[in-house]
Amino acid sequence: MADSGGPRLPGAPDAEERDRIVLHVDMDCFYASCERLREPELRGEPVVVGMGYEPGDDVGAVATASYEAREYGVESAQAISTALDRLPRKVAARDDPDQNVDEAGHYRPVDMDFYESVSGGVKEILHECADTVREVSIDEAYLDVTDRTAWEVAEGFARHVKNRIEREVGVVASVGVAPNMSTAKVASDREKPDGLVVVEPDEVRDFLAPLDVEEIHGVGPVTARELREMGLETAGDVADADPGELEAAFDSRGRELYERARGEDDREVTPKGRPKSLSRESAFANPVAEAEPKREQVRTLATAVADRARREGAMYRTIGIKAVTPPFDVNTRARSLPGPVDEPDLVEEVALDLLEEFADAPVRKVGVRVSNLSFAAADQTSLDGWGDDGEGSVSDDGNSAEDADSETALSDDETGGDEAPSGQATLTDF
Ligand code: TTP
Ligand code: MG
Repeated sequence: MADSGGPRLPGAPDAEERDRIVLHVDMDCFYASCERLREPELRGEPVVVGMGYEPGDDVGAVATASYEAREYGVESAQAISTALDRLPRKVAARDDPDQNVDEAGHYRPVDMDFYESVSGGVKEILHECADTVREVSIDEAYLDVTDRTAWEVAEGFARHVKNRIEREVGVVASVGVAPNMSTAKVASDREKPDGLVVVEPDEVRDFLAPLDVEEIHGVGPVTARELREMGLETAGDVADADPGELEAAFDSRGRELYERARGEDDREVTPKGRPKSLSRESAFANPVAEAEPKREQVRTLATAVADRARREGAMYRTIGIKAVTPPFDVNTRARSLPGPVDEPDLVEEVALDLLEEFADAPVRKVGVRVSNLSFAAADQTSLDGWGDDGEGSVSDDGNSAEDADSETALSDDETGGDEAPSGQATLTDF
């Protein structure tokens, strides 16, 4: 890759010539951060999230551990029993005079539905901040923001993305900025947690050179050992090695290792992943018990969400609300329609109806969400279960039984109402 690295004039050279600006965003101890969202008392505490783990049990494996728990040697993929040896359960330590409660942690089982919903909020922000987003996993994405910012102000731009995620979703991301994907990935990992590392085009080689070979993007413990056996300890050593020798040892991967170590990576950030939902929420200064201010807020949010969906070309099949009641109970309710629609009035109507349950409850925050999205045109051929949807079946959104009841009520309303926002008709027209 021929990065010029020198300063550029504001006159903007040819797009082809410009160094790309790539952000890699990776959430810090993601599942644990999600648990802290709904249980704020876990903040600052050691938290372990276990896969195949049941409260009180010692089976399963660690999915992630908060940074406080990592201090005790707890790490991803470890057996829960090992984690418990290093960091006893808080509840048990409280009852055991031989144990120090301060040296114990909180264990929680994985709840993917909840993490997916938090991830959806983060990804929405990312899609708003960049034209091209490549979602890599539940907590990780690359953004090409070349057309949105310039190197001189890239750090401020990245900070803005980071701040929005923290302010609007409540979880913390580490961000790396670099002229290509592999360097941005290394950069986001550099100052975790709460990291922000910017590597400008002319700094790439110097940034990578001192790093341990293990930190080169794509190098695991096995490759790292082999590299060390060849006398290559750092990315700089690999960058200065004979690429032929690397190819002899690692076949075609050898060339890639050589290039990654030099920060040469011309892969384009190609879009993958669409937002799974669109939502808006807003908090009241103090909990509100009266019905009307809450309804008013929900109307505003419903309009904003429906607007956004229309701009994104998204149709939705599920409409939901969120009501946060003191102390921090996040209540979500949703209702699914027979087929995808683009009906702003219906978003408002359903959201207000779902809000009824909280009419007299003190509420700190309300939100409106549309999900089960389908995107017109481009994605039409890839829609799954198309024919089945057309049968007009009402499906449960994975919420409580009450929601399933209200879904049925909605179908009745639809047939009786004169607006008749029939999913069926929309399906056929789509
Ligand atoms: P990571 O981004 O690898 O880890 P993390 O977000 O927990 O921590 P970090 O601050 O180092 O980024 O993975 C994201 C989520 O994926 C993580 O929260 C839990 C899940 N995960 C597993 O379930 N098993 C695993 O072995 C790993 C590594 C992650
Ligand atoms: Mg992460």
